[in-house]
Amino acid sequence: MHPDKDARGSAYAVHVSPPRCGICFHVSEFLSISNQMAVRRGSLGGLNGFVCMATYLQTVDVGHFVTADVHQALTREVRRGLIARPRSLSPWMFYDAEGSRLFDRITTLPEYYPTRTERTILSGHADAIIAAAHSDRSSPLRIAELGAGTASKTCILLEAALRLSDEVVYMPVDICSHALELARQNVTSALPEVRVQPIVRNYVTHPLQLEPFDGTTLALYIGTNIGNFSPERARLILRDLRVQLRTGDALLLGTDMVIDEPTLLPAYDDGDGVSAAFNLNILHRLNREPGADFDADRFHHRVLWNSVESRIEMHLESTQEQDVSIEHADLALHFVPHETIHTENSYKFTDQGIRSLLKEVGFEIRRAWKDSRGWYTVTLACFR
Ligand code: AVI
Repeated sequence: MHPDKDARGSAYAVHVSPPRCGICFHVSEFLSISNQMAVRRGSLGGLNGFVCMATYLQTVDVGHFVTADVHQALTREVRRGLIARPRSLSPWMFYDAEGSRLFDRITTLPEYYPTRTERTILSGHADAIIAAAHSDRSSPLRIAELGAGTASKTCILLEAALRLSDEVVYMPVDICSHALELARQNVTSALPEVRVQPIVRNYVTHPLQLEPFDGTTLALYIGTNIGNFSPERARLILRDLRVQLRTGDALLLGTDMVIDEPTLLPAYDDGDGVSAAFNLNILHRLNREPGADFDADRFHHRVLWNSVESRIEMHLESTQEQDVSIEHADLALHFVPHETIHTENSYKFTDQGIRSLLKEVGFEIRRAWKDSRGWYTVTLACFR
């Protein structure tokens, strides 16, 4: 691994060669390693967090380093979560290579509306969004995206940015260097005029530190990634981001809304069983990595809407009395029938909830866009 430069000479925070997604930390993996609360996805195209791995990458073989640490993180997390009552596992554990592949499938399912709905909003309003964030075409525009993944939806906004600004810099921030490399390739091949400056970073444990910029910065936090964090953690992430922005800069936040339960539930429990396979993959991962002997056929994917907390919860429910051992965590577990493991929360928002969240962290809403059904909101906020 070596510090590298992109095709236009912009410094990469880190370049890992060869890039492999399997060696990238997940936000949450790092959080777990840091003994902090964990969450999130980190594969190609979704919710990612960031680890500033630069210090490690310069001195350590990243493949072995990360593999060893992820292994430790898994072991620690199963000990923490599976001994506790109720049992739980952190959602970062979903995103090994197979989990990332399954998540990418989820985003294309007819029942899983958030990805498609956000894309429709961005496509329909890209020019208005950019114009509301950046009114002076002669001044440069920097778009910094938290959890950029492969930046699959971001090109919609970058195209509009090029129409409305003479100079556009795109700074995708992600924990996954492989996803960032794909993001850089996607953007530079489709929009060579955009200067891409990828940053490998865990924005949760290591808040983004933006270099001074002579122009406007638009921070993107889309993909309803904020919904996989507790309200307390969500506030911390947004507050850390806000202190990096200056007067005139803006934040674009994508949030999935509270809607009727009969629509919400199938988005997390589809007819083809992809969401179930995604949830159950956590058990397969524990079998593959820390040497567990889960029989995944003896667990059911359970989804519920928690109206008090405004969140979808995913659980794995034991269908029978059973014993499971996890060799490398030195654990012997006994499950009674119907006992559950809580694997994910996905918070849904109301207009009032978005307003208070943004207000509490020092932003003021400038404009918001919704789809025609009001299932998803993209909010542009600036300083109060
Ligand atoms: C990544 N995140 C926004 C997804 C969500 O909707 O909470 C993760 C997911 N879990 C199950 N399906 C999708």
